[in-house]
Amino acid sequence: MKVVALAGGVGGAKLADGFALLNPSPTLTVIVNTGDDFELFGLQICPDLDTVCYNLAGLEEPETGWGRANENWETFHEVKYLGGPDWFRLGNKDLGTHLERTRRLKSGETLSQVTADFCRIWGIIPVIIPMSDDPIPTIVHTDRGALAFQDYFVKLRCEPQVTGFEYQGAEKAHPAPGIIEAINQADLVVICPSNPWVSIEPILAIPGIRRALEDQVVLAVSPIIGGEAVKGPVAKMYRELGIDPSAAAVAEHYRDLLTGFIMDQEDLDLVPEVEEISKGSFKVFTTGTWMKNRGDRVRVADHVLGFGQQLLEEV
Ligand code: FO1
Repeated sequence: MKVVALAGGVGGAKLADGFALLNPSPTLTVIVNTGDDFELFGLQICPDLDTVCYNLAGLEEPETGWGRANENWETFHEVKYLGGPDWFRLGNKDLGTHLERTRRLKSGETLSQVTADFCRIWGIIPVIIPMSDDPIPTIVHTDRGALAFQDYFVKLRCEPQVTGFEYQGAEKAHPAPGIIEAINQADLVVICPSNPWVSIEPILAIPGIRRALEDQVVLAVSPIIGGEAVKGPVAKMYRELGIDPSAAAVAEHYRDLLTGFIMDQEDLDLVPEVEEISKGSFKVFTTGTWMKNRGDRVRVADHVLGFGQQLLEEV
């Protein structure tokens, strides 16, 4: 089955890794959010892209899910000692990625070319594509003003109250090469359990991507279980935007795109509410969606593909 996964941070990376472990082949394409990319020390940092790549390469730090395992923090501590910025932790191995990526970008390669080459070197078989080679920084509008994404997320620990989001420059941006073709050729598109506002919406904001998805079988997996985020500020964001955070809110969010929606079995009582949102336009599935270890990733990926197969047999 040809699968396209849309992914953002750690939740998306885990499910994408589950698909890759289940069937390590180039029939899987992962389209990754780059709205949280930013520059630090003159280096181009692409946190979601690196999180997905490190997870699929088995190189990720297991505690946080982002950054590299067995890091050396000597450079970070030296920078801190010299009075430099220490709000964003960069380990030495991770720094190597940013140094070499920045060098190649400056020499004229595109982000998608550099990513493809890094993936080859890291032995990643599925195709990983950044959503665009154009910068589309996510701006978080808050009670403390408009904030660059990593300032909101890491520096201010998601404390400001969110009032809205902006995907700057999205309307003039282009999907990276291969994205529209991969979506058109896919049997199934999976929206991973990533933050809808800051991981998936930036991808959908790029002209052509949402339109291509409209013709496809699309399954989304809820990143909210029992009214709380598996990880990160998604529930807080919904609350601050005046929406009750739940799997039903996620289903409502993606309603127009969905052929199927997967939520955790813990949310079984929400099935009637989600079916009311669907009004027959998409099918609702429940299963265990927590991914605490690599075995969970494979199990959840297997269930998602099983539901996808059911949908494909019905359309
Ligand atoms: N998140 C943090 O909360 N603190 C950090 O210091 C931090 C460093 C970091 C370095 C490299 C990387 O790829 C990711 C990093 N993240 C850090 C995670 C990242 O900011 C967010 O998880 C994503 O941008 C949101 O998906």
